Amino acid sequence: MKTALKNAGLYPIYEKVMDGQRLDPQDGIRLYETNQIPLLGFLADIVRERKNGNRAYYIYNQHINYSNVCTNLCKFCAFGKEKGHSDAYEMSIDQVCQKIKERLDEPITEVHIVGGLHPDLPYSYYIDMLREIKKVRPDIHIQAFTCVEIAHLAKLGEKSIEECLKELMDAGLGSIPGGGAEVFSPRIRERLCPDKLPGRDWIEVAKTAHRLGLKSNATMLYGHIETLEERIEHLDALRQAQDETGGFMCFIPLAFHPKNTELESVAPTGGMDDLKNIAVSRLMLDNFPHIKAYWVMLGPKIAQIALSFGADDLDGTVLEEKITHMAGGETSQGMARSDIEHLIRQAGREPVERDTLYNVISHRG
Ligand code: V47
Repeated sequence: MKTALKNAGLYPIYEKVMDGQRLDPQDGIRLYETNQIPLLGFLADIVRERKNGNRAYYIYNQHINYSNVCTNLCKFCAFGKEKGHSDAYEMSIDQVCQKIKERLDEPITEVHIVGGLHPDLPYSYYIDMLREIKKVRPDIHIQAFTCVEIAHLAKLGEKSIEECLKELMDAGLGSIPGGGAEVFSPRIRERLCPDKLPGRDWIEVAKTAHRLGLKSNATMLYGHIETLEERIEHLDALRQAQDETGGFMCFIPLAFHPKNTELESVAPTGGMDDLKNIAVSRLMLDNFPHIKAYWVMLGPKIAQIALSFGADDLDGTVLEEKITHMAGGETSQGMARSDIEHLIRQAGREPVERDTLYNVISHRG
């Protein structure tokens, strides 16, 4: 292995990994540039093992997308629709609660709620939604509203980010999902989502949440027009923010799905790039406890292999996913617990059911 690492020019990175030293941006580029994928897996697996042993996590969760009406209309998104579009929808709070009531007999521990930036749902809609969900299922952890939505809600309610977050927490918000980060590079945002919250503001919302005691996740949407340098800058910005607050739980590289988007001419990501993003993020984000291989976007087979490339989490049952499926995703809408556990066991790991905050619910080794 050492000879192979030397031949691939990765030996200095191996030495840093073994010493627990931080990799620098040039190391990150070098890792992305190599096509010696088994070596990348070998390196990332050292860090995964050190941090998470033989455990691979999943959660029994339910996704609800309350509305796809969105004023941002990002070029990479097939989910968001202009108000009045024939495919636009919005759910009443009763309808959101109905989705939860329908599954009260299942051992769901988390509801994951995101939507578009709706131009005229009032601030009270979001607060009341959280309150009503808690009435229906008091024990459920609500992971809701990306940093982009939170900035939108704060504006709607004419509040500071901090005030808005405090009110959401008071109403039942448990943590914040990692969406809306895309790629922080102003060049990318200018080209693909000029109306979206700038990257530095996304980070500020996350850091404010962390200071209030809310944990959150982070994502990166890869496989469109971003350069390797822009990917590494994105990871570096997250790593710096995590050094300051320690509030991120996991990082999720999101594989771009081009169908039905304005970037339809871009080829879908390949398995090589999918695994590289898992491995490079595991190696660069040395202060993130977890790396998630989101099976909905990667497909179960690549997600399973990702467990040997730095990932220690497969997300969960999901039950009903819209964002990827509207962009041509071909995976199923949800996955049974037994199937997730089978994927994990076949990968030689011990399935661990976790709650949102990575407390162990059951170790099913
Ligand atoms: O922010 C939009 C991305 C995100 C496409 O926090 C697309 O645990 C691929 O963030 N192809 C929402 N991706 C999903 C998300 C997420 C999912 C699962 C778990 C967690 C977590 C977070 O989906 C958006 C955007 O970056 N997205 N369009 C597309 N065509």
